[in-house]
Amino acid sequence: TTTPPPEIRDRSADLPPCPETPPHLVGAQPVEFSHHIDLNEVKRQNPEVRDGGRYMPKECKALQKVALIIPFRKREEHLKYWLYYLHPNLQRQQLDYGVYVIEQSGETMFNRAKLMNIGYAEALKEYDYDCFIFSDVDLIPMDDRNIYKCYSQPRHLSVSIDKFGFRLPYNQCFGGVSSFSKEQFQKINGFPNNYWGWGGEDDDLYNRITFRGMSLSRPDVVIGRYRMIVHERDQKNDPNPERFDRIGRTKLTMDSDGLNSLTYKVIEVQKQPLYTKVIVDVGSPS
Ligand code: BGN
Repeated sequence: TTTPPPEIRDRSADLPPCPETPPHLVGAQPVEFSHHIDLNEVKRQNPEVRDGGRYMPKECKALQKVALIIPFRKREEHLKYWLYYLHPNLQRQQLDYGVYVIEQSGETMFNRAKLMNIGYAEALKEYDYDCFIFSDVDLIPMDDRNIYKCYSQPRHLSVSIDKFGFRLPYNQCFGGVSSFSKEQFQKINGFPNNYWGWGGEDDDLYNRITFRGMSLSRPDVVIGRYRMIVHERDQKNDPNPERFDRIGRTKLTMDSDGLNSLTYKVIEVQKQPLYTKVIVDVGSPS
């Protein structure tokens, strides 16, 4: 008998499941941002990553199908470092994954949380993902044992960032990089859509988790180390003056503001060699 080519069969169906602990992890790794990154070179270094930033292991059936969602506007240099460092990690972690860069078009106030919800919805249009990693573009993990998958509770992955002295700035901190299974994310109705500008949307998410009776899972402070790319404050992402009031009202707003009230317009979907870029019109504050 002949084996059909990969395009016309489910390549993973007849493979054994991947092991619970991926066998080729390297552990702690140096991360620095001084050298220039050429994306053609990164593509050559990751020949098994397919267009749109898709990958699945060929030696085993991945335990989870993971969509990585990155909210984005005018951070091309940061994205290059993210792709350079993360693609090798994610392949060693034996994940069936896709990378989605969700770019807010125009010059209105940035809305990180809404871009996350849009990434969730757009990724699900393409593939039956069961796990969602929400990551800032400027956060690079320093240890590949910090596995970008979903856990029995929503997970905060970026627990130990150089910028904060490798410590949690506060106990309820949920910003940076997080993971949710599809069920966990639906249970909290996703992110709020009404946080325009910097701050608070991650605290709202933390509230949603606790109000739905879930708790946070986290890696330890050594495995959860990150470097943040140093940058100036973005234009049109000023601290949101409403954030203090809004995080006090999560219980009242979470059922009506989230995945079930999400509206946006897709302007363009680009299949790049190392990621899928979705350019969107997120609207303006209502
Ligand atoms: C907090 C911000 C978070 C941010 C962290 C880390 C607020 C809400 C009012 C208290 N929260 O203070 O959004 O991720 O700092 O920078 O501003």
